[in-house]
Amino acid sequence: MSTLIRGGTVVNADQTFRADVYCEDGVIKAVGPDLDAPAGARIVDAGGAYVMPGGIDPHTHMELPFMGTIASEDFFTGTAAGLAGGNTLIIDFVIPNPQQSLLEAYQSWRQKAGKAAGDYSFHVAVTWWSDQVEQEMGVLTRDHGVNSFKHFMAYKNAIMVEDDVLMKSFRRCLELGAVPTVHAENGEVVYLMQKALLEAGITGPEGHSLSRPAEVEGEAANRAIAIAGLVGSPVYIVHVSCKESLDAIARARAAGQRVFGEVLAQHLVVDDSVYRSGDWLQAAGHVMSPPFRPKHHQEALWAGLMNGTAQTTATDHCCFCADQKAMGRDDFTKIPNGTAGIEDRMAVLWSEGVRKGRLTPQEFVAVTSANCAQIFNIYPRRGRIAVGSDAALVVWDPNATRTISAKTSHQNVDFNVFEGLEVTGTCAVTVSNGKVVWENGQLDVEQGAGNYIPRPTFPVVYDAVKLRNELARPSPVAREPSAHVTP
Ligand code: URQ
Ligand code: ZN
Ligand code: ZN
Repeated sequence: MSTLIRGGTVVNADQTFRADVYCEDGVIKAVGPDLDAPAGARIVDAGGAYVMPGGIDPHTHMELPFMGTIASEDFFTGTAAGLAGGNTLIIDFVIPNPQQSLLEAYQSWRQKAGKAAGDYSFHVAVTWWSDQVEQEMGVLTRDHGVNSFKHFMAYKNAIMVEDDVLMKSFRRCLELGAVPTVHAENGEVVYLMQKALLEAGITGPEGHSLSRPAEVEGEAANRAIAIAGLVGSPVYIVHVSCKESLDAIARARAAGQRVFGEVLAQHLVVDDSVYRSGDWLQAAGHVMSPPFRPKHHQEALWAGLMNGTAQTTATDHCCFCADQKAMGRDDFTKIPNGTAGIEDRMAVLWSEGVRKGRLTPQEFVAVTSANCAQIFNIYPRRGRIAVGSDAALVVWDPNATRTISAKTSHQNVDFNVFEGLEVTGTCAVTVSNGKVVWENGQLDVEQGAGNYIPRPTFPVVYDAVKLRNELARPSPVAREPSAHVTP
């Protein structure tokens, strides 16, 4: 299959230039002006539009079993909705039950993802610790293209891990050349605040927000960063939602520590007033963790993306319909946590970011695709329009408008936190594996067409602990200045 995208302006994270793009057998074969295409090639007219690397969403949970139910979006409908929005790769999460083999869980998630319409990869969560976990992390990196491991500091009595596991697992990640990532909220404090609120008779969705204030996230982010610093590993903080976490990341990065921050499109535009709407279902539809914050955190998050404190954007796409959210009708701690975003992330980032002068088109490519590809070691296979890169790209119409609504979305969920938001800038065409899968508002996808994208580990170039010990060794006793040195 061959496709020629003609007449567009190519935008990479570091360059913008007029060029045609020719793809064949799922790979970009030529980038340049006035390209010819062989007979039979699909021609896509990109005149007046941008040709950009397909979006990478590093944080999704398709058909996740969670809080007594299963997320309503599956790998087919979720990746298809992503393709409609310009997203050509998801990094989802294998989340083993505590005491479950990581490998067994990985195989189960690989089986579920087999129906995907678009490409996918996996972080694997470390939800418990043993010699077996340590050993299986090695197998996953060596044999299965996993180079990132997730740690939940929240969700006590479920998938939360304590600091000792963070220390051991971060150390193991360093040994393997893998990236540890964390959901940073202090699960012990959340648990106590939940109990206190329920005892005080606060059972509605507003209790969710009250039980996990920004300080609870900032403390955990700071703690994860401190532990990573002691170990010498990098650390990637997912769904950074508040200034407190950004400040912790900025301090660490200023000190030369390798810390990354991810921001959700939802937290950039929605604030905590949604929990005080008086409409239970509306408020419950916004229950996710971390919760939506007071408005001033949004400008901090935008600043974090603009100044490089945060590098990636994501959605944490984890969908629950009204009947599922109603499980917590009498107790907010039972409302399944999660919201949707995979179809709208790119348009929200363009409309609220680029159109409002916060991001340049190149910075848009960086935070929706290229930075993520680099952090998780699949650049320039992904995250760049270049010869040899995968033919996973979008033709972006910077001026087209649409109004976001659950009613017109391709996502398999009856709620959208961006409901009614008019966005300027939409995905006109999506090419996935070299095939046009979205054009003229129509999806042309098939179950199972998505590929698993393995992510290689990074070279292990030093033993941080040994290095740290060497650096910490007391300097030799200061020598007397030798006689010949004149004062
Ligand atoms: O915490 C997460 O990232 C998963 C369980 C999705 N739910 C959520 O509220 N973010
Ligand atoms: Zn999370
Ligand atoms: Zn998540």
